Amino acid sequence: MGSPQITENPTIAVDEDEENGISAECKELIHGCRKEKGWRTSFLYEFQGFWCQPKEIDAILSFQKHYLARDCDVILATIPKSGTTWIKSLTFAIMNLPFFEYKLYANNQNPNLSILPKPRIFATHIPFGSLSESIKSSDCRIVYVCRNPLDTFISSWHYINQLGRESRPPIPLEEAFDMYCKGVIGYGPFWEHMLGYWKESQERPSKVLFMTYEDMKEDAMSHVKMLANFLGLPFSVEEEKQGLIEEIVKLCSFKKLKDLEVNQNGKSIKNFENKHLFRKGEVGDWVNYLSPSMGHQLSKIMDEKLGDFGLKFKVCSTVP
Ligand code: PAP
Repeated sequence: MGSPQITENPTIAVDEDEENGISAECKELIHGCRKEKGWRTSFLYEFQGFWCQPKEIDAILSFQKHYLARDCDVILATIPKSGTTWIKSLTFAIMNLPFFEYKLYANNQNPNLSILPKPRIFATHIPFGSLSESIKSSDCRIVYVCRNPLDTFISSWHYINQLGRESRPPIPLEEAFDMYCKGVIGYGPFWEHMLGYWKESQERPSKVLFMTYEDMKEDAMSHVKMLANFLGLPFSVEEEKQGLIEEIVKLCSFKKLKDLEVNQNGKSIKNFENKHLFRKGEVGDWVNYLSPSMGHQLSKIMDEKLGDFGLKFKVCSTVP
């Protein structure tokens, strides 16, 4: 059905005046919230236990009030810079990629494409605890992707600095790192975000599929297969034989997506260029930026916060 494109990115809502245009309800609410200096915006507010910008809080309030999940919905959840773009493309490809010649028009069929079934796909960075109740109580499925915090931090730091490079000085690495370690990052603390979905995936594996960026990098094919099974759209033996899984992996590869015109020159929303979503796409790039002691510090936090729950990451490309 065509190449996956980036259509929107909720991470970035670039605004000069952060409170401009938000609802009275949200304004009142944030004035009662704890706040910290933000990475990109003046402040992040602690809302329902996670750090967030006013515009995002306003949107989440509205989402919590109005969104009604359908059983066939699929929610793709991530904390920013953990593989959102990748999982969006893969899921889109699995759910929307019937081949004209092998499927739709095979055997002389003439399908009415306007009535294609609607498993709706949505993406979000909202922590599990703040998803709307209907998501939790319906049979809709959630795919959660997370990435080792060391690389996620470096990816976020580069991204934030790229984004604001014309309007403000870069945020020093050390300053951003301290904030990240304290949990102060959009939708953070990262450990709460991960654990919310991790625990749910352990309790309800048919509801939440939990995958890591590193595992996907290591073996994308088996993860695409796993994803398709989870979505209730398993590949047939013929499709596997025809190499469909490999095709999807290639179609959504870092290089392929990066080279798309829309991702080289396109913008999703105001001031936001898609090209910044494709930097290196590697595991272990953090070693090129963090000192050994910073690496230890963050690894210790990961151990302390996540270790007891059995959540561990590959943090280096050379570690098997
Ligand atoms: P978002 O949450 O703001 O949408 P997200 O897509 O999660 O961002 O993160 C971008 C990271 O994913 C980038 O990592 P890097 O800074 O370490 O390079 C980007 O390169 C990586 N990425 C994007 N697309 C792919 C892909 N198809 N395969 C692997 N990594 C990818």
